[in-house]
Amino acid sequence: MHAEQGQKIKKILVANRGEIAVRVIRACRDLGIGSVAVYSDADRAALHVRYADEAIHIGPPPPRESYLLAEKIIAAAKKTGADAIHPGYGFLSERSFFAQMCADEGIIFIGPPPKAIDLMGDKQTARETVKKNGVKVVPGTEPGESDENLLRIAPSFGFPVLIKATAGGGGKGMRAVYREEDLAEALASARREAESAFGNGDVYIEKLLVGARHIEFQILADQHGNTIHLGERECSIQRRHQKLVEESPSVVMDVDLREKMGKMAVAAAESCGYVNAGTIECLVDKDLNYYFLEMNTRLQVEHPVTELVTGVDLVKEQIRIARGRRMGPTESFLHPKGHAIECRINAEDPYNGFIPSTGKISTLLVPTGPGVRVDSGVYSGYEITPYYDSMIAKLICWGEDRGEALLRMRRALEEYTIMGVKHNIPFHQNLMSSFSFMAGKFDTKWVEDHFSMTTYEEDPSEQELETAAIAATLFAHRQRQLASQVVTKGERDTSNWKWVGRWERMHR
Ligand code: MV4
Repeated sequence: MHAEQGQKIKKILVANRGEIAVRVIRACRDLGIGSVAVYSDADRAALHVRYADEAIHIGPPPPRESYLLAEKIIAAAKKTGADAIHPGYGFLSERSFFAQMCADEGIIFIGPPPKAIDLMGDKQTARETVKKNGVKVVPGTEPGESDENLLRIAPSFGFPVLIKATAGGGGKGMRAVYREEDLAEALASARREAESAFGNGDVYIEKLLVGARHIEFQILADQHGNTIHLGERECSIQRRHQKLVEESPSVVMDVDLREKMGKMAVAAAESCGYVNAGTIECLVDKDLNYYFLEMNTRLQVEHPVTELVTGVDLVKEQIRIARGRRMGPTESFLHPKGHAIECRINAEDPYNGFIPSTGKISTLLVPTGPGVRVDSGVYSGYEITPYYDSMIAKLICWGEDRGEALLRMRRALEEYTIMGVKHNIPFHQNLMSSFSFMAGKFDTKWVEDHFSMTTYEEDPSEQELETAAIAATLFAHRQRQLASQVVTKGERDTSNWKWVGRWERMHR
C-alpha cells in the first residue's frame, strides 16, 4: 500500500457524550465509517447512543466511574473492533496518558501526539516552547523561579499582574493582584489552590492585560508537515470562564492582523510538533497588540463557527489526518465567506445566577431555515440529569455579514422553544439586542461587569431604540469592513446608506 493512502479506519469509538458525540458520529456516517458510542447509566436514552451503530455501557453516571475510565473505554474499542477513538472535548481529550494508551494498544487516537499534549498542557512549558519559535507571549516570569524571585520580578511588569497555575487553564488557580503589598499573600494562596486542585503548586506571574479580547485561531496540521490556520474566533463573551457566544470573524480583525496572527498561530503549533486540530488562544489588547496565551490540544466546542465561514468539515479533516492522509484544505485555497455567530444553549436559569436546571424536556421546537445550524444532544422527552455539563445544544447562524448573522440569530432564538427545564435563551435574546454587542464593543470582562438581564432596554421609546440600533449596527458594519475577509482591499461596497436601507426595510 502506498504511504499516501494511510491506515484504514473502518470503525470509530466516540469517547464522549452529548452534542459533540453526536457531531462526531455524524462525520462517521458522512464518511461511511462505523461508529461506537459509550454510555453511562444516566445516558441509556441519550441521542449519541441512538445515532451510533453500536453502543457499549461503561458504568455509573459519575464521569470518574464512566467517561473518564480509560481502561474501560479501550476495552470497549477492542471488544467492538474499533480501529480509532475520537475523544471529543473535555473528559479524556487532553490526557496524554490516554493518547499513549491508544497508541500502545494499536488504536488510532484522533488527536495530537502525547508529546504535544504534554508540552502545551503545562502552561509554563508551553510559553517556553512557543517562544523558541519566535512567538510573542505576555510579559511574565521564567519557569522555576523561587517565591523570593517572583516577588522581586513581578512588580517590574507594572501592576496589575496575574498569578497563574502552571497546571491550570480555563481560569483555575488564577489571582489578579493590583498592589505590591498584596503580592506575597496572593502568591501563597494561589500555590495552595493550585496544589489542591492539580496536585501541582507551580505558579508564574504575568502582566495582567486589562480590557483585552480573547481571540483564538483554529489550526490543522497533518502528518506530512503541513500546518495551516483557518482564521480566528472571537470568544470574549464569557462568564466565569464559560464561553457563551463565539463569532468569526472578530470585529477587530483586518486582513493584515489576521495574516500576522495566523503566522504566529502556525509557528506556535509547529513549535510542539502539533498534528491534528488545535486552537491557539490569544489576548488582543485595545491597541491590537497580540500575545499567545495557551494552546488547546483538542477539537473545541465552538468549532462550527469556523466550519460555517470556511466550509471545512473539521471532524472529517481530523479523521483524515489521523489515518495519515494529507489534509484537504490549503491556506491559499481557503476563502472564508460571511460571518458566523454561535450561542451556547445551556440548561441554566439566567434569572437566578445561571444555576443548572434539570428535568424532562416536555416540548422542543428547534429553529431551522436559511443560515441556521443546531448541534444538539437532546430531544423532546429527554431527561436532563445533574451529572454532566449544562450545555445541551449550540445554535450557530451564518450570514453574508455580521448584521445578517445577528438578525438570523434573533429569528432563530425566537423560534427556539424548550419547555420543562430552565434555559439561557432569554439571556442570548437580551445579549443579541444589546447595543454593545451589536456594535462589537466588548472585552472578556464585559458580560460579568456591565451586562445585566434586567437593565437593558428598560423603556426607551421604540423610535429611540430603533435609532440606537441603527447607529450601533452602522458602527458594527464599519468594523466589519475593517474585518473584510476579501484579500483585495477596496473592492467591497463601502456605502453605509445601503446598510441603513437594508436595516430599515427589515424593521418596517
Ligand atoms: C490573562 C488575562 C489577562 N492578562 N492573562 C483566562 C483563562 C486562561 N485561558 C487565561 N485567562 C486570562 N489570562 C493575562 N496576562 C485574562 C484572562 C481571562 C480570560 C481569557 C480568555 C477568556 C476569558 C477570560 C476571562 C477572564 C480572564
